[in-house]
Amino acid sequence: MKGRTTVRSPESVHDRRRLRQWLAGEALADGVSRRDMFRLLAAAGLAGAVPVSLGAPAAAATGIRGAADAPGIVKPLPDAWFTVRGTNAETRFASLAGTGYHTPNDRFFVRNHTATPVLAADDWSLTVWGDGLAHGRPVEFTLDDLKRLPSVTRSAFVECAGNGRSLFATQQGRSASGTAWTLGAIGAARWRGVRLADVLRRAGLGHRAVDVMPRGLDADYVTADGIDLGRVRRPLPLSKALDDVLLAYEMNGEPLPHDHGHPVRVLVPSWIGIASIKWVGDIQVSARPLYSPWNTDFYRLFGDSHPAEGGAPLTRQTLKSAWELDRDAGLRAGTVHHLTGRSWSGTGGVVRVEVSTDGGGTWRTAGLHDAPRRHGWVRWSTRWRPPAPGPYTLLARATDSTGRTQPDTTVHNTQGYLFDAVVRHPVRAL
Ligand SMILES: Nc1nc2c(c(=O)[nH]1)N[C@H]1C(S)=C(S)[C@@H](COP(=O)(O)O)O[C@H]1N2
Ligand SMILES: [Mo]
Repeated sequence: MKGRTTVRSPESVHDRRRLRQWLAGEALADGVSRRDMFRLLAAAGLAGAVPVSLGAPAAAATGIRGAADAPGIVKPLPDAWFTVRGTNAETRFASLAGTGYHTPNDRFFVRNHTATPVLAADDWSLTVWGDGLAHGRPVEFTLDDLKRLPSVTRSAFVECAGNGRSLFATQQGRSASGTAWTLGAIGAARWRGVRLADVLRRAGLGHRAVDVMPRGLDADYVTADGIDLGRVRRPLPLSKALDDVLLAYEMNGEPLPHDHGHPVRVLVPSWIGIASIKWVGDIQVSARPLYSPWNTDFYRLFGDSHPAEGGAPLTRQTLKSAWELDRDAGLRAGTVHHLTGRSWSGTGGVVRVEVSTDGGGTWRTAGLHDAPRRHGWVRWSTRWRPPAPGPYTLLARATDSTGRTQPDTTVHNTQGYLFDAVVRHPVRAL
């Protein structure tokens, strides 16, 4: 650790409580390797106290991952709209120009740990279970049950925590593990569904509940090393689950598409994409703190500028901007171009965007086409006449309602999360 103090966010306080309870044998860590739990405990100065029998068994190795390059995505992925990256599809920002505020479903990025399961809404049900329910019995909800509850419509982006990851390598000379996204692992949609809070209360939420863990119906996730981590799942603190989380069954006025979680997904506004579990099949409501690999091994900041055990589990997304242009796009010299882009933040609406067309030498403000909105982005534009043929670097720099502005560099983390630095976008004037 290099002189960096850990900010005690509510989630980090909650996480310390989880650790103490795990030590007392009161927390569940199914599918989390013993090594990971010891790492967390060692960091808290508690490892010596752990009885050997308490460590979760190492996850079983169940063979090597299959054809990793089969996308497993149902919708068409035309080159004009997507770049396929392993099991995932990144939206090309250039294809968002003129599409309006919300990302059309057919252009929305897809992040799949394995493959899209094609589920029938009629056969689907959600099981809410666990010792955090007052009566302790599992409760089932069909889609019709959910649709009978009051519906809520919310506009929000879903963005992968690793969006922009490749820029750690291309712009800062230090690579990070994981999908090499540029900036297109984000989309904004109008989600309609029911409040998770309403469903939890109907299920008989008890006073002792502390963590809620939705789990997907897609296949077990097997790492490149052949470790089966089980189904995709990540605990949410109860306070967040009761706040603004939806169980969404519609996306931009249509039934949720298969690739985005049909028939029902969790939607956690402004939080890292992994919180928004797709194809949710069950939700564990626990009186004991919960761990999964997605809040121990993944989605914390690791690396030489971060605590050895990783930072607190990541929650909100950061601040970013993107031009609606391909990298190395060709623009005619001597003509005025109307250039567009989008900026967004997980901590508040974007209130200002500055742009530079000369590599950061001079800056001017872009015109904003949307009011600042929490959980959303703003569209912006600027005019530019490339004076002469040659290479140019475009930059866009956003400031959000908390007063935070995109920095010039992002502190590195080994898994490449939360890249927020101003991106240098190369274009050519022809
Ligand atoms: N069940 C399940 N939920 C999941 C995932 C997954 O692989 N399986 N991927 C998560 C990640 S990492 C992200 S970024 C978002 C992506 O949502 P999208 O594919 O609808 O864009 O879904 C999240 N929910
Ligand atoms: Mo993600």
